[in-house]
Amino acid sequence: MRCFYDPGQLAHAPARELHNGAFVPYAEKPARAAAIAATLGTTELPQDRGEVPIRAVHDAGYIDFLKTAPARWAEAGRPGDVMGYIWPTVRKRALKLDRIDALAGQYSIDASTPLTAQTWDASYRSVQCALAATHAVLAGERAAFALSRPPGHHAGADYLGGYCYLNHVAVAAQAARDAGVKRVGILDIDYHHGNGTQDIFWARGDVVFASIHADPATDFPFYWGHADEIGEGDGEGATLNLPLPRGTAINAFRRAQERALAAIAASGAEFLLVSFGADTFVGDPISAFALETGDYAVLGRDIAAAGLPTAIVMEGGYAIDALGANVASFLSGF
Ligand code: SP5
Ligand code: ZN
Repeated sequence: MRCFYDPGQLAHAPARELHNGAFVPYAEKPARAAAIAATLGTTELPQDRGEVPIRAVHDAGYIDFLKTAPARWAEAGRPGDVMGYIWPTVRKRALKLDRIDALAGQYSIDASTPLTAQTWDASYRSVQCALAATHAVLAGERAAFALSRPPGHHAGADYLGGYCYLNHVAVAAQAARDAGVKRVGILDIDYHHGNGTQDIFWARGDVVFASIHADPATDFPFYWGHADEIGEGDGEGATLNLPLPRGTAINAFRRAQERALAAIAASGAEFLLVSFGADTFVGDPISAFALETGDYAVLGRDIAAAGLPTAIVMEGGYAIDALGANVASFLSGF
């Protein structure tokens, strides 16, 4: 399988995140990508398709914020990475504020996703990997893999969060639409709900989103991913959420994935994007499902059996010692 990876992504390396009231080492480490790349062996650099496909999904003001906020933060004399600390929870009106502190809150959903001077570049390269995998499949590959890092599925059109800044799978889905695919299915099997992807396609029927994840009653991102969220307007019925309890192992996960794949097939999707997280692994340090390394091959096989051209985009997975093996197992299913 063709695998796309850009080592430039490694430069994004926030030191700490706010967790349970203390600053702790950042879980989304560059070593994650290095471990996956080492296991894959041969990877290709993606072609540079520029910012146009990113701007087809993300808000112009938000993109400007990602590029400029780290320098503005440093100019303001702040010692650490950009992190919001006040949020416009009461959205009474769209204020055009320019203070960097206000923008940091406006363009984020959490305080555990630091924005550094290297973040835009690493995220841009991650998007290019997702686009390269998508275009490889559109050109006839059965499946392709994007080693994108940082991850992407928590990022919305105009917000960062959950270690994510640009939504790679959403940019890829839009690119597939723009290349003529009539309906795109997105299967999200990261441990966490893909709130950003859901938000971006919430009111659209041309991109169908199905997600299996830890119940947001107990797990991040809490405010999205509940079973009664099904989309709105043209998108009503094009969002499927299958929350599962902590402790879920392969059998229940596999049944949920069959439901998600059946919904995507029933929608008439012609192209499949997979947001793949390996944080469903039993040994993941921040998650609580119980999948084993060999289980990922089963999931990969089941997805391949659905028969759709498939581009796989990397999301979470924080058990670095097992991460390469878990990704390789998943891809072996294809
Ligand atoms: C893409 C993805 O998997 N994002 C997950 C974001 C979860 N963030 C909130 C969980 C906080 C856990 N922090 C533990 C840090 C240990 N060093
Ligand atoms: Zn995750």
